Amino acid sequence: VHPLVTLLQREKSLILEKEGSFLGYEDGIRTRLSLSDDRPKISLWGILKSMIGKDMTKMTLPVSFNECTSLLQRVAEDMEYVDLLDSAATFEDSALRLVYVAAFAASEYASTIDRIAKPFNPLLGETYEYARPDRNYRFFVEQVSHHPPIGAAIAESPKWDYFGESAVKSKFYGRSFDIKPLGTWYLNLRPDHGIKEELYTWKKVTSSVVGIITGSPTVDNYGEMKIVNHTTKDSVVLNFKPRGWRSNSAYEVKGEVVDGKGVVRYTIGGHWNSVLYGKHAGSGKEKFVIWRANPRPKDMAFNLTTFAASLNAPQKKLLDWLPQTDTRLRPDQRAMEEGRYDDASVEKNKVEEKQRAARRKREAANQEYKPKWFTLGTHPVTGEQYWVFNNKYWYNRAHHNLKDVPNIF
Ligand code: CLR
Repeated sequence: VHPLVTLLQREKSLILEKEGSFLGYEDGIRTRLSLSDDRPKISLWGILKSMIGKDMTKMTLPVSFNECTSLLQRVAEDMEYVDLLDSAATFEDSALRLVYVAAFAASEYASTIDRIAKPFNPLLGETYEYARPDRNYRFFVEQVSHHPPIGAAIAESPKWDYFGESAVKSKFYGRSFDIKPLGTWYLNLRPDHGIKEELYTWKKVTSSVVGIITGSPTVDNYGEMKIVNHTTKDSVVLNFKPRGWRSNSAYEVKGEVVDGKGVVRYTIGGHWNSVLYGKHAGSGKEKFVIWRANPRPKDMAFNLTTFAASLNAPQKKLLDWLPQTDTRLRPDQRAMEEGRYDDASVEKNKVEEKQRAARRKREAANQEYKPKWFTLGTHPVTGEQYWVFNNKYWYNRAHHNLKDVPNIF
């Protein structure tokens, strides 16, 4: 963990501590599932071919197509390489900070490889928290809308806050299954040099399952990702190349970091599944490694990464602190993780029916649904609508004051 140097950093550090963010996380992290993966091997095309033109929310698939994570936890997977943000904050040169912020934005795609499975669709009001005392950050996400499905998330650490909306538009085209993220992601960075907090924004690229018809499905991520430092006007467009039909450009990503005066300062290149390099523009300098993907464990159930395996762990001490809306307490997902697939299917129907009943009740009473931990606001810099954290979750949690959340499972 990088040492704190500025007032802003120490202020945030104090908040994390004062609000007891790490209470319950004393048991350490789980790095494996006990399960060995014995899901039935079914042809994806066999079941999907009747669903061309549909989006993911309209597909009813057997639970064996699921993995034992939820979409809320998939957002939390963005946290695997947050050390890049801590590093970004240490550089005096804003262009170099952007190199590391860009690498962070690209790093989340490494975990998508070999994960051809549907994460559980979060229930309305479902929440998920994940804090790491060893890395000094906390993460929180709430499902704020069901139709369309939207998750609002915020991660906080002394040197940065990362927040945004997880919402996707998906469509099955036959050849490919495309998932297009819609929301903007925000990063407030508190650099070691200078007192100003900087704002960065970007949008995620399209994820796509290709090779469905040929029987060798794989996840590709492609498109342009423009990352802007609104404070200094530095920017970079990362170009994620589509795999191509001979896979010759698989995983390739590259971009140029341009400063506020329009001068190219660094180039970034490499592969989003393995390693990214940076190079100082113009000079004969050597390229340097910005980021390397963590090794993928062999024979992990659902092909989860080591990081992903930690997400749904029902750590004993933690259970005392969680609200009843936390994903870790969701019975269908728990069954899935323990390899009880039939139970998972039964429990999934139950919680979904409960969700429908709650909606009917709201409709009958003419009540509008209001998320508990986020409200919609207008961002002062981008002018876009975004989800503002009401800052009450961790404080209430520390005071064991999370009893009045709905019973959704
Ligand atoms: C990609 C990174 C984004 C968040 C995000 C949202 C939706 C995820 C996607 C990521 C990865 C691919 C994904 C998708 C939902 C469904 C899709 C998991 C994590 C899978 C591969 C589709 C499986 C198809 C079934 C028919 C089996 O920040």
